[in-house]
Amino acid sequence: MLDQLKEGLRNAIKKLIYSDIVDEQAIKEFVHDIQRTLLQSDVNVKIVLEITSKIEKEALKSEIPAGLSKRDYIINLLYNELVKILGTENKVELPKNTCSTLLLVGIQGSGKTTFAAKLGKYFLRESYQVGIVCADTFRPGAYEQLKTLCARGKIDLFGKPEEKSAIMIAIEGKKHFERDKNIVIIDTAGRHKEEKELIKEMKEIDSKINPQMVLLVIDGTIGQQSFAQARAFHEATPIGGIVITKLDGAAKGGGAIAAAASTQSKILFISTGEGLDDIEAFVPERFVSRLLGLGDIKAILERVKQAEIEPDEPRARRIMSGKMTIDDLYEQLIQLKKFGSIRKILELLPGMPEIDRTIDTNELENKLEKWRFIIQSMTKEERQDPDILNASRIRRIARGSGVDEKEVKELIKQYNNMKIVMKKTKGKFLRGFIR
Ligand SMILES: Nc1nc2c(ncn2[C@@H]2O[C@H](COP(=O)(O)OP(=O)(O)OP(=O)(O)O)[C@@H](O)[C@H]2O)c(=O)[nH]1
Ligand SMILES: [Mg+2]
Repeated sequence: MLDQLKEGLRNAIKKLIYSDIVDEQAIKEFVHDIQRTLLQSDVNVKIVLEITSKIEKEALKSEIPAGLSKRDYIINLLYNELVKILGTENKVELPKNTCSTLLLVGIQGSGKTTFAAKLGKYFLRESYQVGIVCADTFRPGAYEQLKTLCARGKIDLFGKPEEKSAIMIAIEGKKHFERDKNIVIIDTAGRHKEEKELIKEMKEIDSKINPQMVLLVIDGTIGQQSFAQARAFHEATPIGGIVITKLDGAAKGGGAIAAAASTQSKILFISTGEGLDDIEAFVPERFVSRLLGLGDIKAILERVKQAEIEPDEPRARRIMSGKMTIDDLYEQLIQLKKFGSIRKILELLPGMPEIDRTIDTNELENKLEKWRFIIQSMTKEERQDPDILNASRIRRIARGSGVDEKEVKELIKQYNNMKIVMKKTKGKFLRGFIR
């Protein structure tokens, strides 16, 4: 779905996460990337500038809420702004004790007939009794097309291929299904591109059939042009909803949704393929989460970074069995360094904002840095067998690395503790990390 838009947004996020520091330049670059991606997806320029300038302004403000990293904060801003332009969720809830009629309208080839079957199957899954009426007397083979689709979806169909009047079929079809069904979907002939004409004819059928809901089917590949259709439709019918089809691979799909949403129309469903199951109720939050890949993006990045660290099998085994030397410890500190800053590692871990508050990562980072200096001041012999570290050796190491003797002793204590823990847990908690 919307592959280009998805890739563009995700690349911008990735770049932000990988940047060394989130300064003004990084923020501007991020905003610029987002702009380019949205424009490419045919989102209206005004909307794009509105949301990106908001993100930039907010991101440049120095106070970030406690417990949030700047990166998370900015990604969250983007998420919120995207959700906002897509409007609110509009649930379709139809009663099961009466029969509701849904009328599908839209210009030629927008995907009405295919959508009629998708929607039929959707409601069958929701335990409704569904019937579809073919009221398209215009398109040659319209009945056959719907018959094939309905057979595939096991949906009951009513049609009269010989009848010339669409209104007659619609009225008859409604009557035919009224008793045993609780949803009747009426597929109509495609109107040509003129919006005025479409609206006029829609109103006519609407008044004669008196449906519970009229759904305008819009082809997502037209991008922000969907605005005109959606607005005219919204003004014409108060009981209407919008369906946007062909969002699979449609380069302009993002623009189509944003434009339709900006008319205050209710977008009820989106469709992402020709298959009967390629339909979903439109929920802005879920839609944006999927676009941005929040939820798994952090885990993916973490895995990528871990994969970049070459595992050293004998060393890993030594550490996990509690037989590590100080050399091994030193090597782990170097590997940690490859990850970037400790803060960055913590940010990559899911659920980090909570833990973040309780850890002073600067202090931790300083400590690890000191440990590296301390170990560098040890002789090879001492690193292999730390038990030989007596008071005079400790004094020498402290002087050599510019730290307090206390800190050398602390490192030795920590090292011994680690060994004990490793032996006890068989290295369980470090296993994944080292690998
Ligand atoms: N890729 C893709 N193709 C779709 C989608 N929906 C419909 N199509 C295709 O678009 C073409 C037109 O679909 P129809 O359902 O016949 O459109 P229609 O609005 O009923 O057309 P008319 O009745 O002639 O106005 C068909 O080839 C469908 O297979 C979709 O979500 N994705
Ligand atoms: Mg059709």
